[in-house]
Amino acid sequence: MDLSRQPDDLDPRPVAVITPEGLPVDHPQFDVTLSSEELTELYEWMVVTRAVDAEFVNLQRQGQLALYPSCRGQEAAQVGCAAALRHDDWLFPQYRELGLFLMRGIPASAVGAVWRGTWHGGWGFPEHACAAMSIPIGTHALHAVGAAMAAPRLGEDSLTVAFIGDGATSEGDVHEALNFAAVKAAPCVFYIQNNQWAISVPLSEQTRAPSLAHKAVGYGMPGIRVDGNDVLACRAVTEQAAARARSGGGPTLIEAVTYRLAPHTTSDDPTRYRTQDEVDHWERLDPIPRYRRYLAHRGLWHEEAEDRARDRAARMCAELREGVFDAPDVPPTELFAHVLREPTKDLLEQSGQLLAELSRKE
Ligand SMILES: Cc1ncc(C[n+]2csc(CCOP(=O)(O)OP(=O)(O)O)c2C)c(N)n1
Ligand SMILES: [Mg+2]
Repeated sequence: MDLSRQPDDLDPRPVAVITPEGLPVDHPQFDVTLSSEELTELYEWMVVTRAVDAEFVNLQRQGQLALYPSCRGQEAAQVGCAAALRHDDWLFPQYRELGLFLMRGIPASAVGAVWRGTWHGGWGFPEHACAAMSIPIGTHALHAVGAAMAAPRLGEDSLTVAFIGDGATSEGDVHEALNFAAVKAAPCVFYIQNNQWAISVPLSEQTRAPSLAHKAVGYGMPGIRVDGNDVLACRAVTEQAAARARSGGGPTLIEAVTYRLAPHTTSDDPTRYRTQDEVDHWERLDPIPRYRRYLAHRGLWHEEAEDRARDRAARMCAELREGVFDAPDVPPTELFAHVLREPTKDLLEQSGQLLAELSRKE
């Protein structure tokens, strides 16, 4: 056996059906035939996501939100994935998935409640088959697998999707989730948004695997790389993985190769760890102009689509601002109220300490 050989039984080339210039490419395995309405709808959601994302950043800069992690650059990865799912397929997000939240019908203000610190898990997520955002990296991948295993027992044919970052793939929880899902053939799709960075840690410091998708080989599940800036490819790959999960075929690991164009969060200064050349390179691969060029090439891009998207975004931004400005001030001790059904002695003590501290400040 030659131990110097790298595992190579997985095609490392990301699936793409649109060139960076916006021209269509045929792919033997993925059919991207959609109606013109479906095609423009994807574009509109990307434009909406970018505009609402920018409003989140503005509100944070105005001091209305404590923090915000922008998804700028990752719109195709998110919109393409969401478009391939059913509304009862449960999403288990990390925290950067604004495009998915909006497409699911979760109000922007409900997302804002998390980043303002008004309400820990946001409002209305479970009603839209979406778990609360997970700030602890990777823990939710296990929840996604557990929920996926529950679906067949409940007689449901829904699946779950665990959204994980490139950095999250280094977490023990994600390893356990992948292994368990494969062993139990759980109807779960692992959707890695490889945006090249985990705060200031580049992908090259995250793994020595030929790609993140290659990790699937070790778990015994299919792994596939997709161009995460190609909305149609992301949609097509997710659709196949979802069909596989729904028909009892088990989990799939998808690596959507994309880029975080913005800082990690509003608290981050990326100029300290990455070059402008790198950002410029990815700006040229921006998924939105790329898809606009594709639609234009097919004679499907019209100013009305842009206007419709901007109107929808403006309404969502207004709803976000109102929700954030009108957010109730939550009593600080509520922090302890939902930890456990019956509070422990420690929790009561800590709550008392906080109250005493607050009354000293008054
Ligand atoms: C268990 C845990 N460890 C560390 C952190 C600190 N942390 C917050 S975000 C982050 C990077 C995550 O990177 P990635 O999974 O690539 O997601 P991205 O932010 O790029 O979308 C880290 C290490 C955390 N939140 N939870
Ligand atoms: Mg990352």
